[in-house]
Amino acid sequence: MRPAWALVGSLALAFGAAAEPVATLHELQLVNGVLPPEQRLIRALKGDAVRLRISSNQAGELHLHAYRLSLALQPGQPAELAFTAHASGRFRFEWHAAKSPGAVPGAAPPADHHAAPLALLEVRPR
Ligand SMILES: [Cu+2]
Repeated sequence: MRPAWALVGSLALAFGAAAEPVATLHELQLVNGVLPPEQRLIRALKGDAVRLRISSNQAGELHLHAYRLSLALQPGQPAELAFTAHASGRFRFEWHAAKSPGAVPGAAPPADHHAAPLALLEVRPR
């Protein structure tokens, strides 16, 4: 069955009695590796098709390690990450800014996996 698209934006989604998986689209605008507070929680029900349309003013990679997903971003080139919310729980999105041009080759990557998450994906059981 083809899911109905629901444009979520920054608004809370009224799942109500959502028996069938839905497809949601979230617009995320990264500025210097940070999302506006209203874009930091992405909610879904298990089985939903989640699509993120992301822009960033910095080059880097967005990671959702729990789902083994990553997305490379370049300034001025929005990109999309689409996946099925197959696992329930709360999962961290992380941002890894690209190395600066003056970075020393072979230097250890910044230890930012323990920094505050960029955003959270919250997947609840249906
Ligand atoms: Cu990561």
